[in-house]
Amino acid sequence: MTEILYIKRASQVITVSGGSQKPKTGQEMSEIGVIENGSVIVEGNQIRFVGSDREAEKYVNTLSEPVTVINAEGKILTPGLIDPHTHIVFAGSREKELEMRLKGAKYIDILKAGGGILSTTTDTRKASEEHLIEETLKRLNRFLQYGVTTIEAKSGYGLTVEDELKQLRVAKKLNKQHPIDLISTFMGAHAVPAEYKESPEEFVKLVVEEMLPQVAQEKLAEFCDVFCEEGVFTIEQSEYILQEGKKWGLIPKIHADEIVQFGGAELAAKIGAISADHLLRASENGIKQMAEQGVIAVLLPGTAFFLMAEPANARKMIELGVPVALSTDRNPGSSPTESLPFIMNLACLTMKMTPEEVLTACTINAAHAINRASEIGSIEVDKKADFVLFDAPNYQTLQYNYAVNLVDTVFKNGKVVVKGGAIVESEESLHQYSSAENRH
Ligand code: IZC
Ligand code: ZN
Repeated sequence: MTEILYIKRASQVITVSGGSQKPKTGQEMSEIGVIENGSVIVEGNQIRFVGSDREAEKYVNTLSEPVTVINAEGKILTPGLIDPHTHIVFAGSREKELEMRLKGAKYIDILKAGGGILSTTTDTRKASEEHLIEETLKRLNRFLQYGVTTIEAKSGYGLTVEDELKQLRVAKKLNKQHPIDLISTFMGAHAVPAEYKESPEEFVKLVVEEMLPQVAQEKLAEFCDVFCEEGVFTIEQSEYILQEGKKWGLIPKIHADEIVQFGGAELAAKIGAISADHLLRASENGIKQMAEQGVIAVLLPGTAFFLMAEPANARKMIELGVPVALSTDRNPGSSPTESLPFIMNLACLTMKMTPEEVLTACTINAAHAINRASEIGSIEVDKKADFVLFDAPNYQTLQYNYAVNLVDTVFKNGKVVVKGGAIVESEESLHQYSSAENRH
């Protein structure tokens, strides 16, 4: 008999409904479907009912199955948070770069001197799959404790055929053993590795002719991404790689206009990318073209904060009709955090997004950015039962109290995976989510 879960008497249920067909833009981003004194009923891993406490009581009375009740009084229920841009699978760390940057070194110069992404590449190449799994599991657990139930995960620290495949295989295994869903992106064009420094075109050839076919044949990724930036990959190289990726069925994404204005936003519109990410220096024309083509802007205010840079112009993007999503950009160089709630604070405080826009950006619009909006991103009947119960009386408090973790309970596929802020290591969840040899 299917189990029924009844989450009742939340002070607010934030449904973020009405955006499953297409991402929310402009004023729609402020419509987050608040139900005061609301309840949600789940059957198995799917939402069966969303509404007021009174209607929920009536509905429950018609059911014959056993019901598990969770009392959400004084708390708010939101969709599980979604992070559509991470580089979570890696080994090693880069804390030395902070001091270098504090003394005036620039992120991109550290990379050009063979550090940055390339230093993480050295560590990741040396690491075994088991070591990568162990290190990444810790980060996934922290994400879960911050209310994140789905993430996108990029490769790009291997930069050889075998090491790119290794990173993507690790993400695939973690997707099976951890409650968080990992959606993979192939990003072989993350940096030109040292051995191709003098012949970057040869590396582009390797990405297109050897990496892409193997990634596609092994079904290791759904998206293809490129670090399109001065001194990394040119507009022409980026377009070529993303177009070739499309031929293998990989949906294009792009790291665009992060450090200088480079034409990445325009390229995203031209090739029909699902998202363009960063956009700190995007041109107004580029933003307009993204709006026309429905390209989602994935904004990463934590990266701007950590690199001490001006953040993206979110207000302009929303005003011009670009759908905006938010992400941590979790990586060891420019954003070492799993706290999507802190990123939400930063989106308000540094980009002047409203609490409503921020919630839309971390739920339904983020779901669109990873092509999952029909399953997740809102609390609507038939969607997956991924929720967060925050210990806050209303949603504005999530943005008002900053850099604190208000997550009380996390539900993934209808199961409680975080309780009282701590990971639930029940027999059942262990059985369901982890293969014994890797967890112990
Ligand atoms: O490891 O520095 N921006 N890629 C593009 C990154 C940041 C990740 C890193
Ligand atoms: Zn990135």
